Amino acid sequence: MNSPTDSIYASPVGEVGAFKFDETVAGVFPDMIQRSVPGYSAIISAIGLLAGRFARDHSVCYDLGCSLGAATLSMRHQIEAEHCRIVAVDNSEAMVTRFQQALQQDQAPIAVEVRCQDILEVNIEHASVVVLNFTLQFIPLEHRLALLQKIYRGLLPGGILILSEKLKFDDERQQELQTQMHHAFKKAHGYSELEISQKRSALENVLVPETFTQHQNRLRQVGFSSAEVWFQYFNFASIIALK
Ligand code: GEK
Repeated sequence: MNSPTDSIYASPVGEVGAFKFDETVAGVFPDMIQRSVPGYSAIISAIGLLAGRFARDHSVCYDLGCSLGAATLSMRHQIEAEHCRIVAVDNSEAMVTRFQQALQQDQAPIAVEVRCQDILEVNIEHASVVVLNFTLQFIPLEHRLALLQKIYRGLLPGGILILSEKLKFDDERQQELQTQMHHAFKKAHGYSELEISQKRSALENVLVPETFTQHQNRLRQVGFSSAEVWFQYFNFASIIALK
């Protein structure tokens, strides 16, 4: 995707406000996420492959917190199941509007419904695949359990949840190292120290990471029979949870 360069935090911002998924962010999002999330492209293509394997006939695949729909499009081009459709949800109007426009240029037989809605209010029914690709981390901690319970209940037996998250670590040295390596990744992709530190302030209390153990325990608590990391690049990981 050819996307304008993210320079949102390139100049000093007097007081850095809380990060929002507004029009400015939506306009540079593909560039921002590529240069900020190690392994993002690999995860997007694997989501397509996993959907190809897990999508069932007459079922629904959900992309929760879809942004510009990268995971949806990846799934759309791999699913071969009959009468399977994708429901993509995001509560940022700017993201949803841009995704709907992009979708008009994309041809594939799988129907896609894009909704501007809070994922906490979406009904999950008859799901064979649910994707939370770097979305749960933005949901207030107190709502995470109920959201995962709802997803588990809405999944068909044998269904899959793909949960990608920024992780934190209990061990202090590990936390420090992984954070520094993430910043090194961003620097290597052209972000300045100022951009990295201002973005970090903007995400404080907005993106709240948990440890892998916290995720795994919660996934087991809601009923998933197993939850394992299938991909990790520094403090960014993707988990497969199986019903
Ligand atoms: C991708 N999955 O490219 N309801 C709906 N959407 C929400 C909510 C909510 N309560 N909270 C946050 N969002 C995408 C990338 S980005 C990750 C996901 C990132 C949305 C928010 O508007 C944003 O579009 C998305 O979750 C998170 O595969 O920017 O690090």
